[in-house]
Amino acid sequence: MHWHILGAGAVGCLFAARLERAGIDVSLLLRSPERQQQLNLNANRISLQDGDRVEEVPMQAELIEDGNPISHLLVTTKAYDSASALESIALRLLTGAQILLLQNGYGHQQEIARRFSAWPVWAGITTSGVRRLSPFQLKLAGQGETRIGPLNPAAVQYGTLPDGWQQLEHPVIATDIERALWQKLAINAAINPLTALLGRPNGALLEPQYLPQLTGVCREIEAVASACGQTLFDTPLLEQVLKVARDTAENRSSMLEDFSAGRATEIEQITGFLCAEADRQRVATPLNRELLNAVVYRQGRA
Ligand code: KPL
Repeated sequence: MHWHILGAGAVGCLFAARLERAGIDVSLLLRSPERQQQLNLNANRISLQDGDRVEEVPMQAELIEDGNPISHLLVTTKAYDSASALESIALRLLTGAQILLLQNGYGHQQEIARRFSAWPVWAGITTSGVRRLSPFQLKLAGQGETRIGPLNPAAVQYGTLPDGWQQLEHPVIATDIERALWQKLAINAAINPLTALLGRPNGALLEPQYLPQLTGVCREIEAVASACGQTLFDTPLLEQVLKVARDTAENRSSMLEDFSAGRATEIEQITGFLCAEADRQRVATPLNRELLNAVVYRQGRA
């Protein structure tokens, strides 16, 4: 078993390190020789800071255009990049290669599972909080947990988890992935656009002045989920969102990080998806649409 990681950002490097620590062969797929050089400069290791402890995990890498066949592929690119990134290495995928998609947003995973129906495809969500200090140096904000489930018939036939993931020290739970993806979508739709527009870490949402807007945004998200036949959590979404904001108070959301780095955000795969579903189900979502428009506008001006 050898896992290749497509998307060597914070989450990709974190899981590369976790797989390697579990004794599994791992290679990062890097886009350029400059990225390889950055890894060389970090002594071909991923540095993982967890509290006062820094763990150095040896890491192999190869360029995306290298020709080695791929038997196991973890995709942690941005949601909007994943389909084209996968297409770019499709020729390297062995028959029956296992594909795991670990990203924010909803919709692109199902499209990939259909396009790559000859391969078993799983999707996952993670609540691990991680920040990049430099290209291969990470700071862990919380171990969190990861939930994974099969997305297409080829994966269902294979099993609940792809190879090796039951060996990880970090908790990995086999799950009903549709519900898990909706739950993560709901949390991201509530936290990411607001924190990105405010330019503040997740904990800012605990301040009373944001409560009315956050409450309204959460109610709209619940209404869309319910119209789509999805039950989110056993308690109101707002409670879950406030819990995540508390647990990750010092974290900057991935959308805020994208803004700061001048990158495109995942707004279309998060709030864009939600508003499109709302239109189809004829549910009014004025507050979420306002957030969508504001983020798209800011992004266009970056
Ligand atoms: O997943 C996240 C993100 O930033 O994308 C949350 C849960 C909001 C944590 O920051």
